[in-house]
Amino acid sequence: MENQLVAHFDLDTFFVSCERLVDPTLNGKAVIVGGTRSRGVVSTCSYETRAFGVHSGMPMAQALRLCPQAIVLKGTSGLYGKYSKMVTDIMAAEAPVLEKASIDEFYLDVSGLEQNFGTYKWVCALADKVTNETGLPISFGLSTNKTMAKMATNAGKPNGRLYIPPDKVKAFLNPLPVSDIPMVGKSTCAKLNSLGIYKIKQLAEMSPEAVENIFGKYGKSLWRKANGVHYGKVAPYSERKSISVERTFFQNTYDIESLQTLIGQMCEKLAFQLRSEGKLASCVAVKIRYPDFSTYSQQVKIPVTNYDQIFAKHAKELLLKVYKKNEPLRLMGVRLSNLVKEGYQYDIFYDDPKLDELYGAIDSVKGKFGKASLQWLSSKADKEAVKKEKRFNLNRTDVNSDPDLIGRKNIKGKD
Ligand code: TTP
Ligand code: MG
Ligand code: MG
Repeated sequence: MENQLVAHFDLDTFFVSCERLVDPTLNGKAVIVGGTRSRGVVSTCSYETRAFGVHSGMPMAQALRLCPQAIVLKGTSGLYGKYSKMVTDIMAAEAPVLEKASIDEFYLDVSGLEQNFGTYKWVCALADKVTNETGLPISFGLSTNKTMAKMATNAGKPNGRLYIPPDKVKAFLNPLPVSDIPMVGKSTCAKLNSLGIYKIKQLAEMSPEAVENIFGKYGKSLWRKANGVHYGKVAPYSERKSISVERTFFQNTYDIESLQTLIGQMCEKLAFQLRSEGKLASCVAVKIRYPDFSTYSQQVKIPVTNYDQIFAKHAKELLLKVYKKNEPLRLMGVRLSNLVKEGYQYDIFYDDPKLDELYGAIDSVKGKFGKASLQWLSSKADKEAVKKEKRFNLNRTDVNSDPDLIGRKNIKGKD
């Protein structure tokens, strides 16, 4: 850890920059990407709009009061994922150790590069490559650990290229407000401010025990970060993350109604798992196996979501497409993949606060009373199908025994 050097990259106004590549007349203008319905929120906005105080997460109505001339775009499904992948591929081809932290954000462990190259130059060349090859503006921070590198990126945005060497860490941190520490949210900030602590210097000069007394376990790492210390490692990047579930039937079945109900329940289970991990998925796949072991699968790309019913709708459609033989099935499974962390894109494509509230309520009941406590029973047919499903005598396959299973692991697995 002693001589660790981490680079953090983050694309500037990512969704807006993608929209500007499609429509260059948006360049230089106040642009907002976000939900356009009455309770829509800003996903992101151009720096021309930020000058009026508009920011991500702000209600759209408020944003438009602050900047009425802004051009509002609903967002383009598929566009951001495509550019995110292009940038990821460029980074992955060059970087020694790469972590993709969100749709537009990357950490690179560049320790050791300095023996051979000027690391700063190397990181600049990588930023140039991203912009030259994709047209997207990007900022980076280079410093002693992940938190410091991210703070350097944030401080330099847009088009920032900030290197903070070990002997400049304190001087960089001290004058900044405590809210600039990435782990400090609204409530931590309010608590610190209520104690008269506004600047990072003040927090850094407290005793670690005092900070721990106020914030519990979290206090220790907060105090460390205020002092420029963070032990988090750059976790190697892996695109192929997925979660899946499947069943092998004791008694082969061809009752399509019951299969549809079951696949809906599988989606429910996976979506609950996704939400509890704070993730979203944008690919649904269904696999079936006939008694002769012939196996078929179909998948579809969808806008990112973690809503049961959307996965279920696509899974049911896929099942109808893939289930052709009119023969009983031996196995059926669903996989959700292309997982991303929550807080991205979500607002625009499924801009439905009522559904968010509904799923929040469902998850809190499931959390209290167990995952099986609530199930979607949308129709009489579904209810009856659930009853029938109980008679199936279903059994979960031992996933390790089957080399060609979707996802290869149950529920929590990562490919
Ligand atoms: P950010 O990197 O946080 O923001 P940004 O790239 O738009 O702007 P900058 O980095 O220059 O400050 O987020 C990346 C994308 O994620 C953003 O373009 C839109 C999306 N996003 C949301 O949909 N909702 C949110 O609340 C946030 C913060 C981002
Ligand atoms: Mg960004
Ligand atoms: Mg980002």
